[in-house]
Amino acid sequence: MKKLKIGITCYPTVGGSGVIATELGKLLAEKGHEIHFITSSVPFRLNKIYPTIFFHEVEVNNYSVFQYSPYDIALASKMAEVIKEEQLDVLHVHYAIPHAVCAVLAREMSGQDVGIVTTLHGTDISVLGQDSTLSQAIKYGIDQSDIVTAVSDSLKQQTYELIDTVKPIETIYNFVDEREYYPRHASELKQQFGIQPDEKVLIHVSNFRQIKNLPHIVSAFMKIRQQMPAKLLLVGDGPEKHRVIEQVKGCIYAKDVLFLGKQDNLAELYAISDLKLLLSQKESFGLVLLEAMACGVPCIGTAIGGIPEVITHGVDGYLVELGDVEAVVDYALNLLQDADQHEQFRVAAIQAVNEKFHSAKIVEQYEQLYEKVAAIH
Ligand code: GMT
Repeated sequence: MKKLKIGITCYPTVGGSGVIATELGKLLAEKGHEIHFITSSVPFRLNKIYPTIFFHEVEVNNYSVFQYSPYDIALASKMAEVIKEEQLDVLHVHYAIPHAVCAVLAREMSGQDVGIVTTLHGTDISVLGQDSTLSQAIKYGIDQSDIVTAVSDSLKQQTYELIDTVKPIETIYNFVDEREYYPRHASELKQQFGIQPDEKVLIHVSNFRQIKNLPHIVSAFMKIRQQMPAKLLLVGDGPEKHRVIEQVKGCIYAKDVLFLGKQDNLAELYAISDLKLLLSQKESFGLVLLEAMACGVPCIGTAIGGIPEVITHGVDGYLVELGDVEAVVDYALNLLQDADQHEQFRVAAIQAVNEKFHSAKIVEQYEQLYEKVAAIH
C-alpha cells in the first residue's frame, strides 16, 4: 500500500475519542505512514518518540477584544498550514464538532485538495446532535467530509435519526493495543490494596459524568456485597464524583469501595478484577469494555447504544435494561460464584477482542478508506 501523509485532529486530553485517534496514529506510523497530529497539546497517549509522528500545536491567542477565545479559527488555520506545508493526503478528524467543520474550512483556506475523513464518536451526536445551536454545523461537517465513519452501528443509526443527512456512514469499531491490554497476574497489587484473596473485585472506569450512571453501580455493588466478600474499584474522576462519595458514605459497606482517581496502567487494575460494570445511560461503544475484555475481564453493561455490539449476552458478559439493578446483581452473583462459567466468559471475552475488534483488522479498514479518499483527490 502507498505510504500516506495523514493529519489527525482529536481532543488530546483524556477521553475515548482521543485514545482511539492517538492509538490509530501510532499504529499507522508503525506501518510506515507519516502522521501529523494537529491538536492543542500533545495527545496524552503519545508517550514515546516516533520518527514519523509529528505534532503541530494549535495556539489560541487571548486578545482582550475577544469575549471567547477563537479556538476553532486557530485550529482551522493550523490545519490549513499543515495541509499546505506537509502536502497531506488525508486529514482524519475525530469528533464532529468543531473538528469536521474546521477541516472543511481548512481545506478551503489551503486551496489544496486534501481528503477529509470524519469519525463520529458518540456525544458529538447523542448529546450535541440534539442541540439546535449545533446540529446544522454537525450536518455541514458530515456532508462536506469525503468519508464519515461511526464507532458502532447504533451510533450510525442515531446519526441518521438526529441529523438530517443522507451521507453514507461506515461503521468501524474501536480497538485496543493488544500489546498493552492482555491478561496478566498481579496478585501483589491486590495485596497492596488490602484486598483479601477470597474477595472478588468489581471495577468501573469512567469520567464520572451523569450519563455514566454511577448511583446504579454503587447500589448494585452494595447488594452483591451483602451476598459475598467483594471490593469495588472506582477509577476516574469527573463532575459526579462528590455525589458518589456521598452515596457511598451512607452505605454499610462503604469501606469496600476504593476510589482510585485517574489511573494510567489500567491493564494492571484489570489483572486484579473479576468483573466490570458499565451501566451508562448513553454509550456509543464503550471502549473501556473492550480494554477490560482484552485483559480477560467479563463485563455487565446496559443494553444501550453500542454496548450490545461489544458485549455478547450470555457468552462473554451480560446485558441489562437501564435501571434494572436487580438483574445486574443476579448476573454478577452468577458469574462470581461459578468459577467454571467465569472462566468460559473470560476466554470468550479475549476471543471477541481478538476476532471482532483486533487492532490490525481495524487499522486496515481505516487504511482502505484513506486509500480510497486519497485516490479521488
Ligand atoms: O465516554 C465518554 O464520555 C468520552 C467520549 C469521548 O468523546 O471521548 O467517549 C465516546 O467515544 C469513545 C471512543 O469512540 C466511545 O468508546 C464512548 O462510548 C463514547 N462515549 C459516549 O458515547 C458517551
